[in-house]
Amino acid sequence: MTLSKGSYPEMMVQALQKGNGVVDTSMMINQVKSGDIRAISRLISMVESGDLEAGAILENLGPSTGQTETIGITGYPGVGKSTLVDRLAAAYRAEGKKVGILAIDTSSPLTGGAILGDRIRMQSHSLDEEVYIRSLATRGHRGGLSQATSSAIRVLEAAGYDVVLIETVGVGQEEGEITTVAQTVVAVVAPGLGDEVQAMKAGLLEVAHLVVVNKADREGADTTIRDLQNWVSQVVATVALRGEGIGSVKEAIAAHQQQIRAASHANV
Ligand SMILES: Nc1nc2c(ncn2[C@@H]2O[C@H](COP(=O)(O)OP(=O)(O)OP(=O)(O)O)[C@@H](O)[C@H]2O)c(=O)[nH]1
Ligand SMILES: [Mg+2]
Repeated sequence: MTLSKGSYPEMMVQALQKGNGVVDTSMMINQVKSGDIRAISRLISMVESGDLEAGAILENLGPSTGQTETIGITGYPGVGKSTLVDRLAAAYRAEGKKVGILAIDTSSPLTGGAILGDRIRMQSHSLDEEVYIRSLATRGHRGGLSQATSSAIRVLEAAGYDVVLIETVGVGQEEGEITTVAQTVVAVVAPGLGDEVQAMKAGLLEVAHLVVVNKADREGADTTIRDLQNWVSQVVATVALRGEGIGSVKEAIAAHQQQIRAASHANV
């Protein structure tokens, strides 16, 4: 890519003055905007490590387009979030959409091992250049999950991604945080949770726009679905492992996206 003269002149001068080994910010901005995967990854790494320069670059990415759909997929460990994300990504790809996946590692001993598993399960997209998969470690980052994740989303938005799927483990305080970065929040549960459903009613389910009962092939799925329907209006059953119910999840997400877009137009 060639740099057009006169764009971001101050930053170009700064970059030149800094010399070797320092990020050429204007070049990085252009590369990110053109969808260059290496530049996207590098900038997200800078965000992740709290690099101050990343902030300046983000500011210079230009105004937010508002075109990117951000969808949070949250739920207890092992309910099938990654499997669902993988299937959803495939469904969006089938529509020709460019998909980003952010797997949030909250760096707890509980979830620390999950990332490798996520990578492996999402391998069906590893050769697809239009699907960008990235795990984000947020420990030690100022602002925690919200800030690092929203910055990474901003990078993907500038790079022209139509949909960004954000997987988080919905235990503890992060439950609420996902709503600050994702427009649509999908809570994933699995049958047979028993008492845990009670706990979730106070947390996870409160922040969700849509509840997915995954592993609907398991015993007790009907009971879980019925129980949840008393609490939330939108319950969708899936067998993510077999790709069942994915279309319904996508439709429910689209309906919510339409709602929020209509609401934001009404507010203008
Ligand atoms: N029976 C059944 N198993 C499923 C289904 N979806 C996923 N699984 C399995 O459940 C296990 C966990 O799936 P993941 O997609 O890794 O779940 P996760 O919620 O991302 O897990 P963490 O990231 O570790 O919290 C895997 O062995 C999947 O193959 C389903 O619909 N039915
Ligand atoms: Mg996972």
